[in-house]
Amino acid sequence: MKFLDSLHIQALSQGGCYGEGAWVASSPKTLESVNPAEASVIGRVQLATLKDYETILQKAQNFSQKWAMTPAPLRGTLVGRIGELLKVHKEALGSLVSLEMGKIKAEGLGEVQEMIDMAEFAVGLSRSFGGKNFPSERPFHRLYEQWHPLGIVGVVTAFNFPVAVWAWNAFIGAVCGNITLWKPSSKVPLCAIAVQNICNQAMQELDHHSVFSLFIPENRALSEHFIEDTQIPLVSFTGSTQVGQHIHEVVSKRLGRTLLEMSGNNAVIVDETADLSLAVRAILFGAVGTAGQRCTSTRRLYVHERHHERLLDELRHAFSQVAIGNPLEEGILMGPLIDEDARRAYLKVIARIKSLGGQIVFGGKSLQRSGFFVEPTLVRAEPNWDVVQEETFAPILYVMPYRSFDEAIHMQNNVRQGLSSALFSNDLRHVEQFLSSLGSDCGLANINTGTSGAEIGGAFGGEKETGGGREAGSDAWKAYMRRQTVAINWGGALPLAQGIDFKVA
Ligand code: UN1
Repeated sequence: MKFLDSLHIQALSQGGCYGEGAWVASSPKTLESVNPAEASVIGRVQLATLKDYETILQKAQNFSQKWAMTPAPLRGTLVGRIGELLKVHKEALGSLVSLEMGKIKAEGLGEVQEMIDMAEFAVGLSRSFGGKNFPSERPFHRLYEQWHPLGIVGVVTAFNFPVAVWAWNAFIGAVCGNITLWKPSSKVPLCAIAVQNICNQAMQELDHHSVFSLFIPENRALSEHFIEDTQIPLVSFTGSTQVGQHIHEVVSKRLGRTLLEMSGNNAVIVDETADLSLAVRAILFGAVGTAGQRCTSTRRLYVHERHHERLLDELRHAFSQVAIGNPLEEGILMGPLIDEDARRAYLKVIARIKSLGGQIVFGGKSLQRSGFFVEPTLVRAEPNWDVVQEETFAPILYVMPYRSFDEAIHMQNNVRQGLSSALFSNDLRHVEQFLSSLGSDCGLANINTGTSGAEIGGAFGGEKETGGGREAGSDAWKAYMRRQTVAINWGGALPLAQGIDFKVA
């Protein structure tokens, strides 16, 4: 495939570690990259040993102070250049995301666009982030706060957004003066290598060789070593709550920081005043887009009883129109799940729904073809079922009726996760209630638009088991810096705070 050449991806790809202008990989083991639409191997990637990791980390450490002392707007120039290169390679990288991850091409391209948007945001930030001045209580004193880089930021990303979530972290981290060491998901290593290759070109052009580095570990022990490493003050993690909890425990124990973006179990509420055609389109994208493998995917739908049957009908029709197939082909709306484990997890949940007496209104089967395809699935469900409470990374939508709006909000909040939420309504009171502190308990609240597809300009993240982290826009940059409160006495006397008088007679 031509686009692989333009990204410098070979059949046996570089990999292992990348740092300071060179790939290092001394493990005898390799990792297979699989095309989930065909269950076929598309490449092999070299892996890093502990020694490789240490070499790269040492290089990052050596470079760290120089980068921290590079003026922030110049740091922005590097990120801006990567943004330009991403525009040049958008088609190729978007196609690779689609090939290796299985999301449709439009979404692969969307993911690269998210990186470009992030680069532009970070460039602006590089000229605008700053600290506050405060009125000092002491005469001839200045009191203010400033922000310093943390050093090396570890970024662990998930398979479902193989490139964009790295960009949220790495671009903001870089303009804040940090070095990023990236451990991508082992399911999508070629995407990570392609991004690293793009960064390498920009780093070489601008002579900043170690700002972005990558490592693909040969085993679990090395991943564990990475999160235990006290040279990494911040670990940003995207993935399951279970793994995130472990990372949080390990990093907190050494008093490091974590930035966590974990499971979502996102609901849409459709009230009696909602525009149903708008709701159907948003719910379809939320539930079926990325084959239900976004952390923002719509998994639960609470519909006012007046519209319940009609909406179910319209959704059944919409689900039946979804073209499933090769995600690189035009007209396809849903690609495969990421792997055989994901397909098995889907089938297990379908069996559980049946054992609970649930009615599958549409879908419920795995497709008999090579590749990990399943049907988009619509279920009449009960709010308290265990499967409704859990996040299954698959296109399964649980639909439930409600009577009172209070009940709908209660059900939407009554899960362990708290990432995204949406209300379809034209009732001002419902909208305001949903957005009040009595309303949605999620990090993202949407009105008349769906749970997935957030813009980068706002802070992204959620509460409860989602982990509490905020990434991308707004002031999420603060997580990548340490705050220093500064007091300067520019007078000739030494007045003490709180009016304390302290002198020898
Ligand atoms: C994720 O699924 O981990 O809001 C991130 C969205 C995307 C990001 C999802 N912008 O759906």
